[in-house]
Amino acid sequence: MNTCFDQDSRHLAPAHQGSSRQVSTAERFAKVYASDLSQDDLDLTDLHPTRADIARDALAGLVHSPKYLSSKYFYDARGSQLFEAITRLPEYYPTRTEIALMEARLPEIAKAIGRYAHVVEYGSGSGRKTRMLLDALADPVAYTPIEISRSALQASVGRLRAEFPHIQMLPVCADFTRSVELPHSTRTAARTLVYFPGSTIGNFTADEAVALLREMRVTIGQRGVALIGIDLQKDPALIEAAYNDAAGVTAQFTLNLLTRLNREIGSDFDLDGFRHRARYDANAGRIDTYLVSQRQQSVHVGQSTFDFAPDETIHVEYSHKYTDTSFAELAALAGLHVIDGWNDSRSWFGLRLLAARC
Ligand code: AVI
Repeated sequence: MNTCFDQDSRHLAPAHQGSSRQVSTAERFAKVYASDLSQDDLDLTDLHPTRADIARDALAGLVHSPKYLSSKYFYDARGSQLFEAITRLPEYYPTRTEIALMEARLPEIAKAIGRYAHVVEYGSGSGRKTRMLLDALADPVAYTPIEISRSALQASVGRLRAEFPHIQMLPVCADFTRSVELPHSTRTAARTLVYFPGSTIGNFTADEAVALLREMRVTIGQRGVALIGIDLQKDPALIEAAYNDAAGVTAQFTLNLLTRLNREIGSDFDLDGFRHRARYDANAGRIDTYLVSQRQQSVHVGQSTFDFAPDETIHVEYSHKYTDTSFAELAALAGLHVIDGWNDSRSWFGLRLLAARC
């Protein structure tokens, strides 16, 4: 494996899709470990965005031309439930394809990763893919999910701890796009494995994705690797169907963003005044999702009023689809190279193993 000198695992990372859509200057913030979730008095801070954060981001997006809102605000309790429902829809192929790929290739993937890994997952995961990976790896020493929601972290680690008593659980409650100091495992790890499944990387802008990959590079250091799930380019009709399901669950998921804003920052979006629209841009290799105004209308957020023309859009999500080349180029910009890769039998979804370039 072509690797570089090992580095400190402390790292800085950008804020995800901030108000200016630029990668912001990295900032240090408090480390929050949840290394023993059985204690009542956890030394842990819940970093759910505050109302002020949400209001600031929403206002910045709505004054922008064209208007946008950040997809990171999709995932309140209802949004997370709706996303789970999306993963079971007949049209939404990514989740079941990634799971089938893992079922078929995990022994090879585990061999490429090697024994005694400290597994660091970005997000707490729904559990299924995490379980499959931890089961397949040879004697992993520790598992560190990095998750902003304390309740999601507690639920996932509570379950995993019972199933994998031999793996040290070292959860960290934090935003993985920002600076996180990783806890040390009691047993010495042979390498750090960053696990980032689900093609969540596709929801970041290219600049943000590169910044996130750069932070991953620091986290994995000289001997480590990152295993990343990527949705691959394919027949545009299949991709568009996955984001425009017949049952309308994705539309509910998108519109829930407005429900959340109304509840949390007191805006007055009329839910009947906007429709979900998702279009595949084959040149850019991505789905762009919008909320589209159905008429001339005004929306109030605090003291501010935002006017919408009929058919005016709010951009709410990117979902990038990759080729081998486009993903390798993105990784290279972050100083990483693809050392191994696996696709499902139709090459709809891929897993890529990355290591630092020298
Ligand atoms: C979480 N993420 C990878 C999903 C995706 O496919 O981009 C979110 C999603 N949005 C609409 N459907 C699913």
